Amino acid sequence: MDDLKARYLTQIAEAEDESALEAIRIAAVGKKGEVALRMRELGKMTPEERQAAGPALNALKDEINSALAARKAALADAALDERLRAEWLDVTLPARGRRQGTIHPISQVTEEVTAIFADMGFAVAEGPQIESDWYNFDALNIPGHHPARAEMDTFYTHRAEGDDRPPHVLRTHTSPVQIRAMQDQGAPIRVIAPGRVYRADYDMTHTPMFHQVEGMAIDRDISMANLKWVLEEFVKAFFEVDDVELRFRASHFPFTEPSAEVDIRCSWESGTLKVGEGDDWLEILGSGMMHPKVLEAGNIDPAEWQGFAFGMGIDRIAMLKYGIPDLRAFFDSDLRWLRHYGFAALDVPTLRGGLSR
Ligand code: 2U9
Repeated sequence: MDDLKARYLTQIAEAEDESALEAIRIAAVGKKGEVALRMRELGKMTPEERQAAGPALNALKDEINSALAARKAALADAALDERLRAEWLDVTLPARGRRQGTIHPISQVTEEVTAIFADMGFAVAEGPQIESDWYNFDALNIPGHHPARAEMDTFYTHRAEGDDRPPHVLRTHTSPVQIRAMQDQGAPIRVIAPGRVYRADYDMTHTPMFHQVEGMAIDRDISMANLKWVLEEFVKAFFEVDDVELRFRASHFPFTEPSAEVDIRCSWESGTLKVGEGDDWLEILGSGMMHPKVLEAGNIDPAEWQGFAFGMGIDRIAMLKYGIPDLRAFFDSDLRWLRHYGFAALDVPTLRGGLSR
């Protein structure tokens, strides 16, 4: 019996997993196991022998059972320890890696422009990027035969076979947004319309999608003088300088009359733009008084109301302000470029807190 005990206790101590333990249990203390076999032999013994062997077998059975339970618990503990070791993780690590995304310069500049004009009472208007040709052209005093339609390098959509209505276009400027704003809100009104525009043009200085911001202010007595002041305030705030000088050059746009292109005084010292000083002039936007036909297209009576409008390229003013040399890099999604020219995600531009710091 001592032999039996030593053999099973050794096997139990050496068992590597639960199934090995179960095999030992069946062989030792199972219904047909070795201990049960010996129990059956008790009947053949003399009463004296039985009195000694019976309790000894029961004690052996108990001892094997508790050794099995102890080994099972030890194996479970070891398995848990192993899992805790393998699945360890440092819950104090920050949720994001050190590399954070950045705000694209075009988003940044759009926010800056919006903050500046918001301060002067302009709301932001938005509209569809796929437009009817009426909103994109006719409403802006660009009729079907007008050369400006051809010059715009417009992207056209396709109509179904047999549908003779004019096709929709990808908007070539954000002006249709302002037509819609006039129709929706009436006069007086002050809005800017920043957003994507599309022209089939691709070279060093043109991409088929770019960004514009246009603005307009309509009231009973709005004049070019108001336009000049608003643009001066804008340029000072945007380039973060105390003084600027603007030059208005007579120009022509179908949607404004009179029209002017606006230059700012600047210098280019060793390739760096300085606004407000120097002997150079930099063209930054187009503007004018809104054409009476355009006011009419927006259901505003030109006999009662007048307004100014202006437009500029966001990509272009972003390049100028932040010294970005290549327009096409804006749309390359190059991570190194984005890290270099991008802005911190939580530095929201405000006039009070600083536009770009
Ligand atoms: C309405 C009426 C008039 C917006 C204007 C310009 C002059 C202009 C260009 C600047 C550079 C486009 O991005 S660019 O190529 N824009 O010169 N834009 S006046 O006039 C409007 C707009 C909407 C209802």
